[in-house]
Amino acid sequence: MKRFMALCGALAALAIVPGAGAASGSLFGGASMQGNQVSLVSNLADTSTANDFSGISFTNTGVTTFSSLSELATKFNVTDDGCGGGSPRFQINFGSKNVFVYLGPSPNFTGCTPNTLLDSGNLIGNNDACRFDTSQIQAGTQCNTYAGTLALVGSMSVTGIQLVVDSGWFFADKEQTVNVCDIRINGSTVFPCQGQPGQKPGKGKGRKKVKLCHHGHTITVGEPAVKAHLKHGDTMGACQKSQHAKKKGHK
Ligand SMILES: [Ca+2]
Ligand SMILES: [Ca+2]
Repeated sequence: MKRFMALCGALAALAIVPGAGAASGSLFGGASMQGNQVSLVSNLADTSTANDFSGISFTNTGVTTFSSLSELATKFNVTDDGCGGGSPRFQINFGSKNVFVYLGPSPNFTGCTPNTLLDSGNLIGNNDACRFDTSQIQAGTQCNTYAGTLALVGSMSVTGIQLVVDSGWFFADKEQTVNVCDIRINGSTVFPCQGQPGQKPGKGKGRKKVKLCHHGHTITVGEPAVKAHLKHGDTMGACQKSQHAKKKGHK
């Protein structure tokens, strides 16, 4: 019992450490990086079985029980097809059982606009009809809401979270591709849309840094941010003496 208490104490301490580390994601199935986005493919039109489904598995999310999951969101682009047939979706694991959280328009999750990067918004707290599918859980239903899911599994331990695409069968060309980025889980952004192409998830390493003069301060920013800074009047390189004088006029 003592050991159990100590373990609980350690877990509780872990859960409340602020900035304990960002979540990260690893790719599986036919998933691949395309620039800053993860391309999730379900291709049943070719001979490979490795790309029949795709996904990202998230680790170090800080999520303990389902009720501790406060943010779950992604940007997604269904390329040439749409959403439907059960994906794209998040999967929240409770041991061998899952709760599914569908992306796209409720209640059928078909009819996503192709070739458009959409933002799911935070799905936690979302009470759209059938957004949550708890049918694998005892007393669950295919058509649930966040509130209903919270009542059912709020105190249960989350053992994993994935973002999955596996509905190639649903489309005329037997192929579904969904590109995703800016996946937000409890304050972490995994695979940021604006990251350096090929950047490893959850890490800033390898990103080229650029010096700019920003309102009289010399700042260092990642290369992808340079364009936006130049637009609001920053200049390339460290500030010159004459530029430092401007500092006073800036709030
Ligand atoms: Ca295939
Ligand atoms: Ca297709």
